[in-house]
Amino acid sequence: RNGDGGQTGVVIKTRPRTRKPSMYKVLMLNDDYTPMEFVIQVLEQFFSKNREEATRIMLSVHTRGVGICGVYTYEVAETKVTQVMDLARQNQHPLQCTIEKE
Ligand code: TYC
Repeated sequence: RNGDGGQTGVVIKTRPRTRKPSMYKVLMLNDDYTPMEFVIQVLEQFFSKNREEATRIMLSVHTRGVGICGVYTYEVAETKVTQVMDLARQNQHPLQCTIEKE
């Protein structure tokens, strides 16, 4: 910022800009073993989807192989992936979840 303290005769006003954080997609991958009901519950529990939306996403992943659960800042996305993978492991399901930068 130049408040013209240096007597240049030129005053430039700049607005301090807060940078928008990079956003990250949490992706869910299809597999042949994880029960559909478990995937729906994961989408409801960790991604705040209602039953209808969770079912739509689950079926889309089932059909296309991959789908977006949500878009978050890095730390939040990472936490969601850890939560999903932990619950899947506890229940001995091979469900896979990953992060992709937008
Ligand atoms: N393909 C699984 C089944 O037929 C269901 C499933 C859907 C698994 C989505 C994983 O991310 C997934 N039981």
